[in-house]
Parts: sequence; structure tokens; C-alpha cells
Amino acid sequence: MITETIPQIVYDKLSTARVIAAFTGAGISAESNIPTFRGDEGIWTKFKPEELANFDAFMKNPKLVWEWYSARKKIIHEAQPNPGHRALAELENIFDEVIIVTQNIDNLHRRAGSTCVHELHGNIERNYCIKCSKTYTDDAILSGEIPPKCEKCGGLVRPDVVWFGEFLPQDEFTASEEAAQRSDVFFSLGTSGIVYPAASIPQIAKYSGAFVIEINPETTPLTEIADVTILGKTGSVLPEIVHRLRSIKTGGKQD
Ligand code: BV8
Ligand code: ZN
Repeated sequence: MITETIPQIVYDKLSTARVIAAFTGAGISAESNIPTFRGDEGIWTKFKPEELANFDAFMKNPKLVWEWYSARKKIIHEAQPNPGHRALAELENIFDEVIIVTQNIDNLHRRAGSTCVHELHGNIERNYCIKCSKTYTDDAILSGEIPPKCEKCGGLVRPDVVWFGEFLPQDEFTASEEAAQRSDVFFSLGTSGIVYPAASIPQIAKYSGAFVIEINPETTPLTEIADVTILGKTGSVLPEIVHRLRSIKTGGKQD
């Protein structure tokens, strides 16, 4: 079902659910003014993410790749969690278990208050030396030369994110698969669903019997496995769902 409003079945399924999982992509952070990858806004539209977010590009032109990442770090440092992130964090007061599986590297789910977050593609606020693995915070990095060099061994420092052609952190991926398998309701939120193996997580949820709800202003390849696709923005649809859920759970007393 593809709809612009929230159908009753969403509330029926949520009211009997125990475990909720949410798979998120760049779209949930769009309303925090962080450009998505494949949208048409943002200063880096002339590059495809695959061209910059890969190790060879980094080794060939570490300065250019670092210019892209330091520009994104600055945008992310100024960004705030939006009502979509906060609604997901609020779900933890309603359900026994809420697990967030994110492709995003912006740390906004944790900053919104979510306590169980699996980061499939790393976290832009962490950096490490490619030679000796010494870790660096952004403060240490952004105040110095670009590309940053390791003070211990002189090696190149890189952002702690998963680039194209690189394996995802095994522990995070395994935990995300398990969350998908155990979820009663599985949200797919603000993702184009084209980057693998991350995009296999919603499929695992579906084939494990979860009720799959997609929220996105447009349909995606995941629409065909979703039970409901709500054509809308997460920053408004998720708070509406949580608001209505709270009143259902408190027996309809309006807060
Ligand atoms: C891997 C971190 C095994 C970095 C990212 C050839 C060689 C090697 C691999 C491949 C290959 N061909 C294909 C592959 C696999 C490849 C892949 O999937 N490529 C795609 C492009 C086809 N995957 C990999 O390489 C992965 N590793 O396979 O390892 C391996 C190892 C060695 C050799 C072979 C295989 C690693 C993938 C991870 C890449 N890193 N990010 C960084 O961020 O800088 S991916 C990047 O894309 C981000 O993580 C992002 O989250 C992710 C997915 O994009 P989305 O989040 O979905 O964002 P997008 O902009 O696409 O969509 C936004 C959506 O939001 C839209 O639908 C829009 O409508 C919606 N939206 C907008 N506003 C709102 C909204 N929704 C709701 N509300 C709104 N307000
Ligand atoms: Zn080093």
C-alpha cells in the first residue's frame, strides 16, 4: 500500500508490537540541513559519493577527499537532531525494545536520545591513522593541516567511515541482522535503499515476518517489500505516529 496519510493498520500493528527496529538513511537527517547523497542540493553534487567515498580516491587525492569530509564535518557539527530523530528516541518510552540501524555517520540518533544505535557505515566524528590506527578526535584534526598526518608515525589520518568497496563492521552488521529478524515492526526511513549490503537489512526483516513501514517522499526499490509506504517526510510523519500512539497507550487521554 502506497499512501500519503497514515493508515489505521500502522497503529493496529504498533499497538501489539514489542520489538521495533528502524533502518535509517540520509533522508532522516535532511530536515537537520544535512544534504542527502543523491538529492540535487549540496555543494558536492558534481561528485558521486562513490567517487570520493573510496580508499583509492583517498590515496590518490587525500586533500580533495579531506576537503569533502571537513566540509561535511562542519555541517554535521552545526546540525541538530530534528523531530524525526526525536520521535524515534521517544519510541523507547513506549516499546520494550527499539533498535536503530543507521547508514548515517552523523551521530544524530544518539544526540536525539536513542540508546541502541548500530552504525553500519561508521561515524564521521571519529578518525584514525591508516598506518598505526591511532585514533583522533575532530578537534585535533580540524585545527591542523589538510590532509592530517599522524603525530605518532606520520601516516595519513582518515575518517572512521566505511567507504565503497570496504567491509562493514561485522559486529554492527550482525547485530543489525538480528534486530531485523526479531522485529515485530520494521521502519525504513529516508533511504533510497540502493547501497548494499545495508539495503539487505529491510529484506531480512520482511522475510522474518516483520510488518515493514517505509516513510519517504518518494518510492524506492524497498517499496516493493514494504507493507505500507507513506509518502512523506520523517520529520512530520514520525511525530504524528508517536503522538497518536501515546494517546492510544494512555487510553486516549489527550496530553
Ligand atoms: C561492500 C559512508 C563488500 C561514507 C557510505 C563494486 C565494487 C565494490 C562494491 C560494490 C561495487 N558495486 C556495488 C558494490 C556494493 C556497494 C554499493 O552498494 N554500491 C551502490 C552505490 C550500488 N557497497 C559497498 O561498497 C559497501 N561495501 O560491499 O563491501 C566488498 C568489499 C570489497 C569488494 C567488493 C565488495 C560499502 C557501502 C558503504 C559506503 N559508504 N557512507 C560517507 O558517508 O561518506 S554509503 C552512503 O550511501 C551513506 O552511508 C548513505 O547513508 C548511503 C545510502 O544512501 P541513503 O542514506 O539512502 O541516502 P540517499 O541520498 O541515497 O537517499 C536519501 C533518501 O531520503 C531518498 O530516497 C530521499 O527521497 C529521502 N528523503 C529526502 N528527504 C527526506 C527523505 N526521507 C524522509 N524524510 C525526508 N525529509
Ligand atoms: Zn600513525
